[in-house]
Amino acid sequence: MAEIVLATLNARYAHAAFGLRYLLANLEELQERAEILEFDISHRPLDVAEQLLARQPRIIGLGVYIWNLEQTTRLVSDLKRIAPEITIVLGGPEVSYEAHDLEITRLADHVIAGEADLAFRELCRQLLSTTSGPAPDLARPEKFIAAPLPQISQLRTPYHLYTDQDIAHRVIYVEASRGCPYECEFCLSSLDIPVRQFPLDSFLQAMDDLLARGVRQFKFVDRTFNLNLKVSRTILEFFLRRLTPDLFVHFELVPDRLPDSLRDVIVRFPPGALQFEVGIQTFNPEVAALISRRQDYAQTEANLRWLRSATGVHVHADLIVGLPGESVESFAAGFDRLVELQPQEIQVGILKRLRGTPIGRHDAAWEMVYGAYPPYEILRNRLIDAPTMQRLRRFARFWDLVANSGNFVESTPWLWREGRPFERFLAFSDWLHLASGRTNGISLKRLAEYVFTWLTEQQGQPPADVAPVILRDYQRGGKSDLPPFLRPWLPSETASRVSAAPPQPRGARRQARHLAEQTSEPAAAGEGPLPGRALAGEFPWQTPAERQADQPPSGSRNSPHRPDFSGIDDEGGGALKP
Ligand code: B12
Ligand code: SF4
Repeated sequence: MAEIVLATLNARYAHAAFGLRYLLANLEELQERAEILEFDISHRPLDVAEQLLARQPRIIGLGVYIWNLEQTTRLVSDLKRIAPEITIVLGGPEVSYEAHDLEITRLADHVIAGEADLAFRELCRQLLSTTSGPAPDLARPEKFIAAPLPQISQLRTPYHLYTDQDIAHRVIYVEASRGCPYECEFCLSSLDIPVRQFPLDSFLQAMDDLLARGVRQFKFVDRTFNLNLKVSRTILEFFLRRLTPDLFVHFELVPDRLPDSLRDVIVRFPPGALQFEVGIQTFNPEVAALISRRQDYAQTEANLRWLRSATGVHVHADLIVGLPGESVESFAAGFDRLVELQPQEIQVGILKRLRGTPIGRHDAAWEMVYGAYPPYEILRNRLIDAPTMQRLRRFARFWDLVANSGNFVESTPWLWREGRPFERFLAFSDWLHLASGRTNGISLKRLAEYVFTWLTEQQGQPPADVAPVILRDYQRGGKSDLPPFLRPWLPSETASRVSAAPPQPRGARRQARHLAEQTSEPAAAGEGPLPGRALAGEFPWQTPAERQADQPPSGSRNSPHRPDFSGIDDEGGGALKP
């Protein structure tokens, strides 16, 4: 039993609800009367309702995000029909802006916009203080509540609320700061202007505690990790001092700000220990100006080159398709430029009009048309018609499957041996769509066969040259069999020598594959390290197959409703930081 139940539907099981943990950590005297229940978007709303109601709560607080709006709307509807006396409180980014026109806010009792770490506690106190019958009108809280920006120093951090199961099976999110000083118009964080730093000493103490409990993969959700260089350096040095072979730390940062004071530390990390997600979004300065994105391109290029040549950082760089003023040609030029800089992964995100973001001011001038439902992706604009946008969407998807997955690190550059990366990969993407008739659910072996067929039958590359490259890629992922379509093109001794793949280097799985490429035999074509990857706002180091394998442990608190992950497709480009 719990009087207050905090719940949400995460994007997948592996993603913990960090925000809910903040709410619980700050409930003070109400904390022992509260509980968190986590689900994911593959759970059926009625099953979720059943579990929530079993706690017999008086208040249910639900975290609403772009990925769960639809399911949570149905959940609230079911809850209100079954138990209308329970107070439903909503919060989260998807109900923090333009919330009045949503069905879910009509159904709920209260909606708290913004950082509700403290505001939720206040509301619960008010609601629970009325023990019987409805509160008198004067005491009744407003339906829509704008949470005052909490003083960071007043917040209790929630790291102790990560359970051992979370630590064993989930992404551990941490944050050293909130807010972003930049104003990129497509991004929700552009509205969180004041940057606020958590007290560093206690933050690092909490990280130490997590390390002691066995956490080895940390994901910082700070919007821009390298703003305060002194703090960034201290945090990096902290992890450097605690380096273990399995340590992996992910940061999001602006790419034009890597002074020597940071470079000195970064360079001391071994390959695969750090992952940087860097937003480029567009290489077209006019487009960047239109969307109020400040970026020094010369510095960005210099820093990316340095990261790739002098460090072992795994670089995940973001580009966006569909920005106002960005034609296909302009996007292609930016993509090719980024490929040349050789980040291990390029995330091709499709522009979204997130609730509250000012990107909508371009709608008329650039004829921007977005989907009306989450994730509100651009359907067409003045420069890119709807069919072309679909082609680019598939491009993003296939780029993710082939290049970013790390499953084809040697073969991918073969795809543009005869031309420019964007133009050649788009041709491959168009063909692959026609040949396979799908953009998901393609097995690794089948995909390898498609890549082989495209390169040999469609592009005229000699099969005997391509086959060993494909085989090495295929085996790098841990496969030990010889795909039949390669057999005729491999020397007989290779075919009989096929054995278990070599052990993987350090780091998370998909990064490890990219890393393996750098340390394995040189590619037959003599090309450099593979650039690029993209993923649909997903745990970026997993392939679709790995995502399917990403299941809650048996006996976990959700296990009676173990979701069927096989149907999940996080298709569509996009980022943590879009
Ligand atoms: C982790 C994360 C993810 C994870 C999912 C996490 C999960 N639990 O399932 C992954 C990587 C899958 C992901 C994907 C995407 N994400 Co994301 N993601 C984040 C990120 C980096 C961290 C979230 C977090 O923990 N924040 C820290 C906590 C403390 O803040 P919070 O979650 O907002 O919680 C506070 C309030 O919202 C509120 N609150 C939260 N829950 C509740 C509940 C109640 C009852 C109340 C009262 C209040 C309340 O109080 C909390 C404390 O202050 C944020 C950016 C950021 N730094 O916040 C983006 C963010 C949430 N993502 C965003 C977007 C756009 C996406 C994608 C669409 C990106 C894309 N592909 O283009 C995808 C969608 C995925 C899909 N399958 O559809 C947007 C939000 C859009 C929206 N309206 O929901 C954000 C804000 C990024 C941005 N700046 O634009 N994401
Ligand atoms: S895209 Fe990045 S830099 Fe721009 S506002 Fe969002 S978080 Fe800040």
